Amino acid sequence: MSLTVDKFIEDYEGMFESIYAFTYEEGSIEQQYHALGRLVRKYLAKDWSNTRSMYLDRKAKQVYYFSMEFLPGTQLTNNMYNMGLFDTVHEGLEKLGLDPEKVERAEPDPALGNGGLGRLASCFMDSLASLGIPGNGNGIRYQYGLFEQKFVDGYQVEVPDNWLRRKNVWEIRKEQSSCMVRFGGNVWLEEDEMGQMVPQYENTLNVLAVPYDTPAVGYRNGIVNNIRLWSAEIPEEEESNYATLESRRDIQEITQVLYPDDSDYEGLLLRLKQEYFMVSAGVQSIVRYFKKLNIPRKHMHEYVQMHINDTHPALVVPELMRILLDEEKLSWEKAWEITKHVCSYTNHTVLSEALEKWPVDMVENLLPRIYMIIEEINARHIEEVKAIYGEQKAWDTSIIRDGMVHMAHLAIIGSHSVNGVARLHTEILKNDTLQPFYRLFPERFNNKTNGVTHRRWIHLSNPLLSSLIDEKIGDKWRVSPSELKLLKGFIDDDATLNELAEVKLENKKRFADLVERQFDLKISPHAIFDVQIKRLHAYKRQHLNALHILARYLDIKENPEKEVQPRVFIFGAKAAPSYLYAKEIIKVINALADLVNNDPDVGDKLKIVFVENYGVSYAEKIIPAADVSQQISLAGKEASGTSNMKLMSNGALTVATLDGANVEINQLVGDENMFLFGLNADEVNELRPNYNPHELYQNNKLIHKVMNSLIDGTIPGVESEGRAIFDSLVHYGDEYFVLEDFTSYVEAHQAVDELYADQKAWNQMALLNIAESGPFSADFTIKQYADEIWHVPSYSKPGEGVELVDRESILETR
Ligand code: 26Q
Repeated sequence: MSLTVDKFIEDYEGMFESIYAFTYEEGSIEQQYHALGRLVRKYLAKDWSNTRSMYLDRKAKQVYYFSMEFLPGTQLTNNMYNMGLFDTVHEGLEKLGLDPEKVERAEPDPALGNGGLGRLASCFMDSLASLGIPGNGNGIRYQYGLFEQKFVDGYQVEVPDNWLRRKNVWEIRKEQSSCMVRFGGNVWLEEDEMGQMVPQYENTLNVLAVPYDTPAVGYRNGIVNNIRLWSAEIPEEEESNYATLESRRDIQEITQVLYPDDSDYEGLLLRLKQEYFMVSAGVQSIVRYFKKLNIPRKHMHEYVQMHINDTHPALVVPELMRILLDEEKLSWEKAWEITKHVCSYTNHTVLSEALEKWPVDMVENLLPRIYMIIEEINARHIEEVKAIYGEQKAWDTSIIRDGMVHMAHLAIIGSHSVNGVARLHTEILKNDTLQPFYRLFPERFNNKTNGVTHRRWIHLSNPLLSSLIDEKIGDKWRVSPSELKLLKGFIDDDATLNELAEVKLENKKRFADLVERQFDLKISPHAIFDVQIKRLHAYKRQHLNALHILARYLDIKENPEKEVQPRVFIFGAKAAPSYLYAKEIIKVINALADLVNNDPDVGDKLKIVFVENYGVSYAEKIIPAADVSQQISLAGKEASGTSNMKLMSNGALTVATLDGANVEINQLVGDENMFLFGLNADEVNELRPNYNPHELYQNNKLIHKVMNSLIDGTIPGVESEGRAIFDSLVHYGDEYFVLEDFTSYVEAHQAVDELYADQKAWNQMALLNIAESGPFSADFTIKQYADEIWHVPSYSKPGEGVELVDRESILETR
């Protein structure tokens, strides 16, 4: 949109006064932010409404991305930038005497997700809009996001995240589009006058689902898509039934809080309520929209796609069946054909034991009609499979088994597409985790390697780097990320390499300032900044990282004269509140940080920063400052990873196992441009039966020394936590092969130090990594989902928005 600075100033002053009835100079920073957000939302409203009408007029096929999590990060800057208003607004604010960055920083960062899966959903929302694809988010408006993490004496303590305390400027409450969601009660089928079986309900708990819509602004193409988050409320007409506080709480708690990804998660009834609530409201509102198009229902799949982001929304399958059968009066066969064509499913986990399942009686009591439908889906599936493949295959793929409802089985049987999120992950799904299904439905399985939006993760978070890239190759990479490849033309250009190094140094200085302000710790920007940012999980092996740091510390103490390449280890990680082992690792790292950071013998040689309350906003500051990216999960365990992609595209060099998307990074940059270590997935499987970590502890001097220092008081205050880690590795089998991979991990880090001594070689490698990161743009990923799974076209005007060449063709050029 076109906007002059003067017009903006006038609009801003007007907006501020209309909200607060005093002038902006008197306002708090939060109020100044709020008024700006409201104004930007006003500017985008026309495009939002036009996009909606355009899709409706053209009866555009719509994709609905069902996800229990979205992690959008702050939206003001992103929206201004995608609309092309960024420079004008910044100039205007400065003229008004306001600091644009300070105003932008006042925006709360909604933590409506746990980690990778939620952030991926948000990157996808950006790419859908930027590609002009009619894509809608469908999720939950949690009143409290993921807990806020505090460290108290090095221990993680969880504090509720009341992110809605201040009003959310981006959302619009759409009461007129509310739906009713039914839980519990008794259900039976009665024959109607047409001879059809119609369900009768009694004593159900009715919950009103109220949608809040948030815009997803496309990059310079006038497209604004919709993200719909549902909130649970007491239906007005039933107010009188909810006289007691307790009964009111039962309803309100449905959308109160996001579940942390708990490792020892016991099927909690409330989580199942959340899943069905979001699914039912979403599917109802989609069917309502579809009916406006006046298209015969048998063509529904040509106009509607529902995507199931992990199994959490797998109830989409029986819920759509319920509506088609009970409300639209379709036959089972017709409803089933439509459902299978409409639904598609992405798996995000490797571990079969982590696949979601629910006790039968829980599903039956909470969702009686849905359970009947699941039973029928299962019975028909079993019958078909048994007839062709026999008893065993039917058992292996049964939805209901051992008293549990298996959500992945439901999602696969009810979908036309099942995808993994990186090549290796998809292979593991086909050959191992979901193998019986692959044998049954090979045509359904496909890979869609994850991606990240380079507009947020390079342009917005790293403006210095993006200016440098613009200067070298022009600015087309924002709409055509494969252009980043042109940077390879500068690989021998000393001036460019030095400029790249200056950009990195400046970003490191900015992050170092932040660390000093927030955590009262001085770090040298000339040290290597070595980063591991991700949820805390044993398989991700933050403890491997810690053991290597401990080895360095011991070495510095034993050899005070030795020259050491200074290094700052940066962690960001939350542990699920009930995941004791993960919390023990946090405590040990914090205690080690205390020890190392305060030891005068160490000085700048070694520092540890554990960023408290890591989230999207911290990531935006850490990633541009990173020299080293740690992607060190045990091979075969990480489905994809996405911080690996963000860090690579910001010029960090990767220390990695061949796991998840690291394999594809490796294919792009080659062994010589990253630091690989450890066993690969096949080797892990081979060694597993004979693995003996105790022997490694006995026979390897360094391992022995490092492990002992966990339990001999070297690190003060971790008697029990140090012992817990020690025992799990030395005595209890070291499930994630930490000791096995330790030696080659240490060697990889030695290679990092050696390379850093050769600044030119380092900068060349960093530049090459940026240049090869184009294929990890979520634009490519979404283009593949759109072409190969959803079969939806783009509605951008020619020449506007994102233009893409084929992803596979870039991947093949190496
Ligand atoms: C399940 C039941 C009850 C409560 C919570 C959950 C739950 C919540 C979140 C289970 C799993 C998650 C999140 C999983 C996740 O983030 N997986 C990551 O997805 C990324 C995007 O595909 C991948 O890059 C990562 O490899 C994968 O770990």
